[in-house]
Parts: sequence; C-alpha cells; structure tokens
Amino acid sequence: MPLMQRVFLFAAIAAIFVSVGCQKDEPPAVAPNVQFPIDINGLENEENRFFEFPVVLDQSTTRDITIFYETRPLTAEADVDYIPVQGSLTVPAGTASATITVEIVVDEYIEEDEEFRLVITGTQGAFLVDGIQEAIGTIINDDTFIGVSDNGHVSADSYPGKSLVWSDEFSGDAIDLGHWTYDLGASGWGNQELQNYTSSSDNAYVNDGKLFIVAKQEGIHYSSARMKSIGLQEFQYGRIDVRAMLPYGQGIWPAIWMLGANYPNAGWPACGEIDIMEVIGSSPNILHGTIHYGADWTQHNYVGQSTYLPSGETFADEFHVFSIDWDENGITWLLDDVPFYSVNASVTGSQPYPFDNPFFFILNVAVGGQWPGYPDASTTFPQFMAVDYVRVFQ
Ligand SMILES: [Ca+2]
Ligand SMILES: [Ca+2]
Repeated sequence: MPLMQRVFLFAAIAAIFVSVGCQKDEPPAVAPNVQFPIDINGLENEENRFFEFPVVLDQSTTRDITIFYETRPLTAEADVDYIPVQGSLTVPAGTASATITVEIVVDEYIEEDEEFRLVITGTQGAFLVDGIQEAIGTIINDDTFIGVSDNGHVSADSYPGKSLVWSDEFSGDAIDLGHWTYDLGASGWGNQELQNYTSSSDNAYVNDGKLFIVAKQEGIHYSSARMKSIGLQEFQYGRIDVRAMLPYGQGIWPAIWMLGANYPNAGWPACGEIDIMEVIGSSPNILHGTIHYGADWTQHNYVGQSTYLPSGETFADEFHVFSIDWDENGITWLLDDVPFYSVNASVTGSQPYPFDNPFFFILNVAVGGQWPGYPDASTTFPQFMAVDYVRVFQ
C-alpha cells in the first residue's frame, strides 16, 4: 500500500475509535491496576476489632471490578487470633476504592505481636500490580494476663477421715490478703538470687481461678513475687494439695514450700522447712521434695528425694498436683497422688525435730541462685507459676 493510503487508513481507524467514544460520552473501558496501599498495625483491643484494609484502583472505570481475596496465616492463627475471610468484593463502576474488613479476636491474654496476610487472589476487569497484591495485618499485644489451659492432673475434693480445713481456690478477682502477704526486696535471699520481689500486680495477680506469679526481665534486672501466709494461715499436719503449672528455663527456680511459724523467733533452719515442690528450670521434669532442719544454721542439714516426669514432659506443659501427707509420724511427698518419698519423726537424728509445729506457706519464683545457676541466652521471660489451688485437709 502506498504511503499516503496507509496514513489515510490509520487516520480513518483512529477517527472511528474517537467517534465511538464520543457517542457514548464516557471514558474508554480501561482496566485499572489494583493496589493495597497500606499494611495495618493495630493494638488488640475493642477499638481495633475490625482491621479495614483499603483497596484502591489507580483510576476509576466504566464497569464494575471484582476482586477476590482471602486471609492467610503467618504468626497469627486463623480463628484464634483473627477470623479468616475468603470472598469477593465489587468495586462499582465510577469508583476507585473499596475496603476489605478482617475481624481480629480480642481477648485479655498476653501474646506475641502476630501477623496475618490479606491476599488478592484474582480480579475481574482489573490488573494486579506486579502480579500479586497483599497487605500484612499486625495484631499488637496490649494485654497483661497470661492464658493457660486447665489441663492436667486434678486431686480429690475430699479424703476419707479428713475434712477440708482451709483452701485458696484463687477464684476471686484479687489476691486474698487474709491469706497472703508479700516478701519484698532484692537481698539475694541467702542464695545469691537475682530477683527483686515486689507486691506489684505485674508480678502476682489472680485471674481465671489461678494465682499467677510472674518473673520478668527488666533490663539487666529481674522482678518476681514471693507470697507467704505467715501470721495469716498456719497449719500443723494435714494432707496438703497444691495444683500448679511451673515455669522453666536455665536459672528459673519455682518453689511451693513451708516454714515453721516460729521462724521470726527461732530462725532458720531451726524453725524447719518443708519443700513440697522445688524444680530447677534447666531440668523442668525433675521434682525435688526436701526438708531442712538443724538447731542453728551452722548445723543445717537436709534430706530429700526427687521424682521424674516421663521423658519429653515438663512441669510447664500442664498442671500437676504437689502434695504432702503430714502427721505426727512423719511426712510423705506425692506427685499427682503417687507417693515418692517419706521421712519419719526420727529423720533428724540428734538434731531437734521441728515438724511438729504450725507451718506457713511460701509460693515463689526465684531467678538465679547458687543451686539453679543463672539465666543465660536460652532463658525466656516472662516466666510464670500458675497455682490453681492450695488445700489443707485434716
Ligand atoms: Ca491477647
Ligand atoms: Ca482455682
């Protein structure tokens, strides 16, 4: 075709296109690009229950656009941390934006900051920039309570020939100060321990029917709590059951124990010490039951025994019941109702036998010390002991 004819044909085709457009009096049906312009970071609270992800077209168009999308988990878990969605969205002709809403799960339990993806899986009438579009939703923790499952061993509500004389079920919404008071401070507690014991609700609180004692790292320091029933709840003899879930890790040292109520006058170890439960966090499947005694600290002596959970289990996995059965003849230690150690009233030999007097409870989580050693890079914080109940039957 001669050059002039080609130019004429091109001009004619162009004219047809222009005239068609003008006749309809609307822009040509372009296919816009679809974009997620932002990720969303939101605190996990009621005000942010709905994460609203804007979807924008780089231009409006004359026909409806359909966008197909779905959520996909990253560290956030579907149905646990957010309500998964999968669906389609119409962006009506003449508009250039829309919103996809994802509901997050709001609770009161501390969690890591967690992420999910919102992915555009396909479109009709539009293009995806770079072939894919996704936005990240980050759910930012704003909670302080620790959530635990109630799983684990449960002890009997009653025993033949005995009745419940006292218990704390931790079923209220605060620590019962008629039952417990606090040891405070960072003296090392005779064992070169690192923690500062506080009365802060950051370190001890009641929630969900449990007492939580929380050891926290605060810069180069550690805080925790040590609850005691001295002067408030003291007992001589009984079947004592304490249901608890324990912390773990190098340098972590939880204990459920008792001292003679004459401790302020008699001193330690003359007052006597009954360790119902001690676990060294670096061996989180080994339970130690021990007594300490001696006329004075220069004659301190102790005897005890350990028992083990099956390989692969730890006391941090679920609740266990730590018990003693204590009467005038001696003390028997039990784990989940199974006896693993006993002493009788001649156990102290030539030393005084102090275990025939009232004793008070101590519940604590120590950080560091001569026995457990010290936290290292493998130790994670916070660490907590959750106590479901303390019961005394006589
Ligand atoms: Ca939460
Ligand atoms: Ca409870």
